[in-house]
Amino acid sequence: MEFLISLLLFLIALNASPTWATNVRTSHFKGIVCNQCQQWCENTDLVTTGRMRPGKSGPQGPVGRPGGIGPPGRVGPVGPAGPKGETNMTLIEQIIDRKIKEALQMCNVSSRNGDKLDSASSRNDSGAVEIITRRSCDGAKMESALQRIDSGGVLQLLIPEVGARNVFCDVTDDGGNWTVLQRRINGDVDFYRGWDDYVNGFGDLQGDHWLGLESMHQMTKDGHMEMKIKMIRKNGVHWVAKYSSFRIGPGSGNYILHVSGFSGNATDGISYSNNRQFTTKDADHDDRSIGNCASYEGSGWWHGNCALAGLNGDFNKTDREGIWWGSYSNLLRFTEMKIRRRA
Ligand SMILES: [Ca+2]
Repeated sequence: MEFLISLLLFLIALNASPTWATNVRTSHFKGIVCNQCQQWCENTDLVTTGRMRPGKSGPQGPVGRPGGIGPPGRVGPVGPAGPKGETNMTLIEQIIDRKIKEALQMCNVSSRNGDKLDSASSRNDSGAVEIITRRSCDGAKMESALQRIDSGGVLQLLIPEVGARNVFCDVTDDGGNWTVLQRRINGDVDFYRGWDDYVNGFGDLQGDHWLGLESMHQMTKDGHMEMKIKMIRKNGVHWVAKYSSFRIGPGSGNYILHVSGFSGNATDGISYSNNRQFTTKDADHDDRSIGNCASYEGSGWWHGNCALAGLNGDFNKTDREGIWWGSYSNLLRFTEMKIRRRA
């Protein structure tokens, strides 16, 4: 009994001293762990601090897959200049075409202001490209983009309301500057045609051709043109008929002829047609009540009750449907109508 009381008192004393009890539990816990795993115990501070020390590093893992492609680098420096190139004639022609179009736009603006703008493309001796503004062959003693015309030839004009247009320039006859409107020289071209052809023109500029009523109107509408007709009769006689004033009205009035101031060694075969509209086989604007004069005489012309000239007739016929001047009997084997600005 006395022993039990002493034991009871010992246990009460044990609970009343926390510091001592903690030391006992710690030592006890440390002893258990260390007994079960001596090696682990040496590398830990679990009992005294509550934290674990890091272990030794493991072996290195395998190499990962490569990443995606990065952004492009910066542009490098400019390289050295190349060698001097050769003249590109095709490019020059393209530039000419572009310049013509640009000039055409300028002409369209200027023409509304009444300017007499003419245009054509040309290339000078040094190879430089230049634009020559030109409405007719006046002053055409230059070389053109198409060919030299120092003895006459084809020149490309820029007629604002019509566009680029080839014409034949006569630069030798009577001081030159002539733009050819019509020529009959060998009969290679059929002249018995309809309205549209006579408006737009047809034939070979180097040979038989009709320049076209619209171009004639645009070239002459300012009223400062003279006109010359050269003719060679079938008997060999040369005739000239000149008119100091020659103008063609607009298409809205069917291209009325305005002509005056005759001179020359031929008869006046065209004044009868003054103030007449143009008539073709399919567009009757003449004064003949029965029938069409263009069909009757085989010649598109400024007909009234027909005409006193048949320059657009059939080259091979020898009657009213042939080529004649003044009367049907005056048959011709060559004709050329041309205009230039009055001096
Ligand atoms: Ca008629």
